[in-house]
Amino acid sequence: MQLYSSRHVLVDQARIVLSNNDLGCSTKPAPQLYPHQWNWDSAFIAIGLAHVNELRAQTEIRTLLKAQWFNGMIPHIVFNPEASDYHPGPEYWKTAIPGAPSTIRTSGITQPPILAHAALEVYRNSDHKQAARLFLADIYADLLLQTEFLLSARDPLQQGLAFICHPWESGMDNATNWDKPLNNFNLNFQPRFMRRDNQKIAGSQRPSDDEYRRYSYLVQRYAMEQWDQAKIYSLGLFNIQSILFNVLHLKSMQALAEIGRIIGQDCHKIKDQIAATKEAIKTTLWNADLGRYHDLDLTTEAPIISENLSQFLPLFAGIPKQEQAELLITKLASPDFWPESGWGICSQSRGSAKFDAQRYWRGPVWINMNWMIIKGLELYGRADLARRLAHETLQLVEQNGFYEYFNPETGQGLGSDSFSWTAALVIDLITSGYE
Ligand code: 9WN
Repeated sequence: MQLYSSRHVLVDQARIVLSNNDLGCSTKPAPQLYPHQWNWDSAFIAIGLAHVNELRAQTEIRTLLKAQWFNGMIPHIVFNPEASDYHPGPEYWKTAIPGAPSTIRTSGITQPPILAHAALEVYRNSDHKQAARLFLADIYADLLLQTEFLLSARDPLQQGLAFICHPWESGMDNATNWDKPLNNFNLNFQPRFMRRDNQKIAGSQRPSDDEYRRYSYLVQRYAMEQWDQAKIYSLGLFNIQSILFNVLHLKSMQALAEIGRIIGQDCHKIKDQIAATKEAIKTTLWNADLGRYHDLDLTTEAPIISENLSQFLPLFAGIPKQEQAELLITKLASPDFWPESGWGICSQSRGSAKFDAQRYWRGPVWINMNWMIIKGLELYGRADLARRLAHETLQLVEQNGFYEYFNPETGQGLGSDSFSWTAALVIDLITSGYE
């Protein structure tokens, strides 16, 4: 990589973060807090690695795919056998069952499906297109199988939308969106759980004990069903059609169609599905009176109207019409979501009573969210705002470090330092020409 940007020091620092977190064939999200491989983290990491070591970026994706379940599900965690200091670990998940990979231990749920998009980005940024095409050809069937899993097991009513069954599948674990659905089911037993996260990070920056109790209950309850997808659905405990998850599902299907074209596969079926999912997001997850997107609780059929930033993410997959996009962008650019302090987008509106500047997905700025919004703004012709947000994102990291998330008012780094996707996406922004 030839880089003449004035930000080359930041790129060098980001490369060090990634190399310190390198486990060989995968990258841990953070040195102590997250010692295993995580699904959507690895996708973002591969996008950054593609600029510095494209073969290593491919390996990151291949390693994750090796942990794919027979039904197509790509697990949210692939456990590192050398690490034990994370709860819940492999024993808790009880995933040593038929249908799960036999030699690799994983969790029993998935995460936002951005992997096919990451694979396409790795190809697009490759200097060795022929080898990169072979990489795409090698992983195409696995990516397709993952999509088919989301289109069948996770869309039992064939509505064009995939549901998630656990807040951890949303990637935004304790977002205010899940407050109601997470309290809509009774605990038939008290799950045992232990907080290792709070031993490493201040409790005020992490989910509450009550949330952990419910996260743990769902894991134990689903494990009792041996992770049978139809049973998980029919339990109806936490079946949510999340905006973010479906936006990334669509984005990955769009990428898959493009990958199919590059490697010469017939993609007409996936193209039909792209149209169906796009339409479903535009109708089922859109409230015309409020002029906004929302999640939907599949069990109660109730829309979930939360002032969380996921309502803007349809921009990333080019879903809204231009006039709807203008509405979203006006709200996004208001100080409630984009404070004048200049550190990017809050995960929860500052105007909402639930805003908490320090607590995880309930207010802080996240670099992957800024990054997706930057890409969305580019798509809708708002290069001015994309440039401003990218600049603020790079300033934030340069001045405060490669943290997991940041206080939107002060810029203070929160959660873990040396966070891999922060580093990877900083590399991607800078090599894309942002300053
Ligand atoms: C549970 C690894 C992951 C991210 C998630 C983030 C956090 C885990 C945790 O860390 O979740 O999956 O232990 O809190 O919420 O988005 O993938 O970085």
